[in-house]
Amino acid sequence: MQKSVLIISAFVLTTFITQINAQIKYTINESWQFVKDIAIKNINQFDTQNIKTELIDIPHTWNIEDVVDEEEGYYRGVGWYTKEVKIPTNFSEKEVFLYFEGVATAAEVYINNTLAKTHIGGFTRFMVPVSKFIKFNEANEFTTFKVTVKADNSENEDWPALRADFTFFGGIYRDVNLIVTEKVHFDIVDDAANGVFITTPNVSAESGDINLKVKIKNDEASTKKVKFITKVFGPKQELVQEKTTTLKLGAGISNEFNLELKPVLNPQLWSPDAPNLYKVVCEIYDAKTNQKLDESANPLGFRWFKFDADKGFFLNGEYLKLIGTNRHQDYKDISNAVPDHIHVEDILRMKAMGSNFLRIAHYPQDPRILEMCDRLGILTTVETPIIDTVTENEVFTENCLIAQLEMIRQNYNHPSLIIWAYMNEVILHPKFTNDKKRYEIYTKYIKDLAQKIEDLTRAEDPYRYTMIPNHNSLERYSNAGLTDVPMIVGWNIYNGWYGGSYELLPEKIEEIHAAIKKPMIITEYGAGIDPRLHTLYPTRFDFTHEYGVEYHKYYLEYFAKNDFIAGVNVWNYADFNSEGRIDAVQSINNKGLVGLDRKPKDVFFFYQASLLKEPFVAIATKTWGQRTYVEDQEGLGISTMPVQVFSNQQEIELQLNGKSLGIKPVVDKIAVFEVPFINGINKLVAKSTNGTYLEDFSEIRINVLPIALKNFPVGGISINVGDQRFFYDDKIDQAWMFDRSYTKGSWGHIGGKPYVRPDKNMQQPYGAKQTIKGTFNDPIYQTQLVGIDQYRFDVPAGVYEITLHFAELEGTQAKHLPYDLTEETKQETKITNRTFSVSINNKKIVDKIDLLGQYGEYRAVKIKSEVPVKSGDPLIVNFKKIVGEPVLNAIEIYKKL
Ligand code: GCB
Ligand code: CA
Repeated sequence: MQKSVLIISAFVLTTFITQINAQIKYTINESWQFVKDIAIKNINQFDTQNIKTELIDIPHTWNIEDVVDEEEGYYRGVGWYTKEVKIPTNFSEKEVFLYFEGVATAAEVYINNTLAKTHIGGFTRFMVPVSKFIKFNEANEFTTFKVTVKADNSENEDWPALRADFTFFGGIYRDVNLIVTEKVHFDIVDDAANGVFITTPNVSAESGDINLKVKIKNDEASTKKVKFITKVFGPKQELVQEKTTTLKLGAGISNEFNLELKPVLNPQLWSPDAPNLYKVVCEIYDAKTNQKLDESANPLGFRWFKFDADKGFFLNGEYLKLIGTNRHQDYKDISNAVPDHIHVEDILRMKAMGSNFLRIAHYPQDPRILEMCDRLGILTTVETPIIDTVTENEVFTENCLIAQLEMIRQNYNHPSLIIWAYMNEVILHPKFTNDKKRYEIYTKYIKDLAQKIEDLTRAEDPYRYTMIPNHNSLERYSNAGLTDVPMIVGWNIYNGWYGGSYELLPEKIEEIHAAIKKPMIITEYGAGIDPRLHTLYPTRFDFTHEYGVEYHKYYLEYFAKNDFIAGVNVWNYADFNSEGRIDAVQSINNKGLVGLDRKPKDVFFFYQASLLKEPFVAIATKTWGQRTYVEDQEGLGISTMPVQVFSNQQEIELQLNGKSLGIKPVVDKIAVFEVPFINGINKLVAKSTNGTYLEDFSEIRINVLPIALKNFPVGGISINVGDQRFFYDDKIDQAWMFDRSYTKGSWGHIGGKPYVRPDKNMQQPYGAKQTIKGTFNDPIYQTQLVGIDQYRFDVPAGVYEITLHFAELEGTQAKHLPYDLTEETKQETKITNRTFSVSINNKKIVDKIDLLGQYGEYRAVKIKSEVPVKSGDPLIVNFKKIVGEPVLNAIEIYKKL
């Protein structure tokens, strides 16, 4: 045992030593002790001997559970992390740094209990020089030092973003690295950039300039002469040019130099179709000893681009419509602490969708994102999160400016990046709207802040564009002067989702275009899609796949026809956490083209058909492989439903279980087939008709329900009452169909009207806009029939189990009627608005149920009851009103015997 330990440590030592010829960098993510406790206010109170800590690995966030639970709110406060770091003692001759890729929202880093760095801003990287805090133990091969990080995601009026439609996860959620350099090294401390800034001021098909700005820190006591070698490698790693210069470095300072390289002749241009990536490698050598001191490699792409107010966007002299999505750093069950691989897969999937554009919103993300966009050819914009509202003070202003500066310097060399943006819908929640004068002072502050950020950005990088994304109201942003500041105006537009019809889109956009006369990007548009919802009757705000496709089809067609719209970004690439959201899925914003788990929604395939150049076909059934629906005609056993096939071909043939359903033309990327589904497994094949191999397959399991229940379906029936949507519960594999009215010999409701939410602003309501407690199946409970008399099934004799589902949807916003529940509690008046009883075949099942009083508002209530039915009798669920109207949200029936 003793021996093997010795061998291992000797091995560790040699690997360390052989690696030090320039800079070494490795992660120290594993085994941190963590505690989340507001009572611990400072480092002295954080004593791991007495405090119970949890052993965690980074990336880490402390908010994974509390943002998905039913409680409102989530922990916004302090979390402490600590770890002993072991390094070879000979690092005392080097410079040691800790490199944090992201800590939300603010961080204090302590080395051996001494504060070494404070950083505010949860989305930019920072560097902590630690050498001077370490006591090197010269007697030993190794020295350890203690790192303690106080991370803080509290609400703080000085920290942007103040509020937004996403969850402000806290923690050390990106990699932590140890970096060791020689005393002479690229200046990595300054804004945590890498000390090399590349520009290509003039690029054409014939020639591409390369200019470098280099910052080198000399931490030695005296001036140092170094040899500086720059090598440029081509896309195939071939050496294109090499330049050697000698530099004199002043002691104890960061030395800045500008270097001009020879232009590269006939450069292989960078574009989405051909993302030719060059590489610039800079090396520093000791001029005397020729020892290599540091090295830095950076991407380089030759491209030129232009935005025009009327003509749109041009890349390398050619028109290019920028089309893609936005993206949050968020994943199912992982939240923002996403491992690198998820970033990589996401960009690959965007490319596979046909994206050539990405808005990295609303904040800078992991380094992987821009690396991948460089390599795959996706143009990008990235922005500093100043969202919805601002604080009018100097500290806030300063924090915004620092965040913008860090973002620019840290991401400077990526050829995929063409726009530096900042702010987002910054007057969404304006203050002082009742005081015109004060409001003007407020918006003036915002404009001044914007101008400061704009000036800083243009000074740092005169070769890219700037942008501010606004929302909806032209007036609000132009009156505030915000549209005057940036080079491009971004606009977030949701016509046809939050309000109005999507057909109002052209009017809105053309109004902005005519008034602003600047290049324009539609930075957001989108529709919520709960992956579990489908319908035959798409309507606004119904969260179905089908409405999503309809909405995006309209938008895309309009965008394609109008060159002046330089770029568009779907909101959003993927569903994401937003704790306060009340949609179909609680605390989740469902506007993703793919789900939280990255499973594509129908609309993702529609985008593929619309954007991909290579032949493409996909059947829109992947998200709906398990269905329940009623037969077309009594006794037929067939359920005919339309199936969309997305393709970029002229026409498509569809087969069902080996038999052709004919050939249909593809209109606007969609061919629609009426498919006569049978009970059980249905196999669909979509094919091209021109002889080239192009196929897609789909398997759909359908529970075809009989109209007459003579042969009662063995799996039972699950009905979403008061609704026109199919729902698939993916947790327990249960397919619900929507409701129907009763006809003789069959089944359905008698009486009642679908619940309409009293919210006038929403114009077209669909169920309740409330989270339903006690269930994840909110869509089932958010809709109901109000004033229902009966639910009737004309069943054969047997023993049945009926499950009734209720939820009170008239909650705090509704008027409550006082009602005395029973004789005994006469004095005690309860606030409620509805009481009713339910009996099945004259057997009282539920006596005087008061949903609000007994269970509370917006809470799922499930009552299961067994009833025998005699031959010749129907099964009738009877609702008896006592106060207010009886309701029913869903019903299940199952035959036991
Ligand atoms: C917006 C915001 C974005 C929201 C989105 C939505 O305009 O910029 O942060 O998530 O709308 O889904 O409402
Ligand atoms: Ca319902």
